[in-house]
Amino acid sequence: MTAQRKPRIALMGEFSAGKSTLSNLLLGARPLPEKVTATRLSPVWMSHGTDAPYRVDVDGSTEPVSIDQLINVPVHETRVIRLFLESDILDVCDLIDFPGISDPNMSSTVWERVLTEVDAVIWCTHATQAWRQSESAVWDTIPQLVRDNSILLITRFDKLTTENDRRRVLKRVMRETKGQFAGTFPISLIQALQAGDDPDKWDASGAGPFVNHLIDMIQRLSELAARTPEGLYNYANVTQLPAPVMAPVTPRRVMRPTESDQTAKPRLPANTAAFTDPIIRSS
Ligand SMILES: Nc1nc2c(ncn2[C@@H]2O[C@H](COP(=O)(O)OP(=O)(O)O)[C@@H](O)[C@H]2O)c(=O)[nH]1
Ligand SMILES: [Mg+2]
Repeated sequence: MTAQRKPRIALMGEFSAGKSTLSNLLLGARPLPEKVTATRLSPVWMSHGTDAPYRVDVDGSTEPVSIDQLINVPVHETRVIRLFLESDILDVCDLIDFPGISDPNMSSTVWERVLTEVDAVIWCTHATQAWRQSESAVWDTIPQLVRDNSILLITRFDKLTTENDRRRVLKRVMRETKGQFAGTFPISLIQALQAGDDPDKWDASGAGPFVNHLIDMIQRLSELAARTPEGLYNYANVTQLPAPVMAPVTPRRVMRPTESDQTAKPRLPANTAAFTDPIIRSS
């Protein structure tokens, strides 16, 4: 029988596209200081819990690390940094914050060796230079099963100042990535972070539809991830996966029965009412 595990969602994109900002938004917390996320880090794999952080060496050995000293972790000798947090979203999935894909100072092997372990990707593309050739080239290598469960976020949408620009960028990106993502959402991560309890600001940031889609995606991924200890990256399509052995375990604290039936949806959790309210009403 395969071990039960949570879906692993990678946050990918170019340097400065908003990956770490997105992880702060989803976690409802800022686990790493700005000076740490601004530097070039190995992939940071976040799971639920209270364990102390550690690094996994490329040879498989592990070593404790302190948050303040992550800057000094040797990037090329480190497979992954493991971080444990009690954020609600980590009840239902693991998040892996990847380094920028085309960083001239970092070999792509630094993140490629972790890529095989992922189930899905949230790809952040910078609105003012969205979906560059370098991004498209990496995405071309991603198996269809992962693509079918992945989201494209057009970040920094607030930087596009005219309605015409916004429409043009969205249209072009949608055309160039047709059939390659399960969903595409324009978003201002900064505005979403600043929305606080204000549902209008939350919706205006573009976060609403993205988060609703993400919840459905995590639900679907939980079922697929329960069928294999390996990342979905290792399978070309769903028919290659081992058959389901048992119903996937969804942690009880995120179960919420609906009125019409007894099925439950994961509730994407955050510290603001704006984050959860629209979701609760729609379920
Ligand atoms: N205006 C604006 N700034 C953003 C947005 N998303 C991220 N940023 C800023 O862009 C910078 C790089 O973001 P970061 O999350 O560190 O990018 P990463 O390299 O992909 O992890 C930070 O200063 C963020 O505050 C956005 O949607 N709008
Ligand atoms: Mg980052």
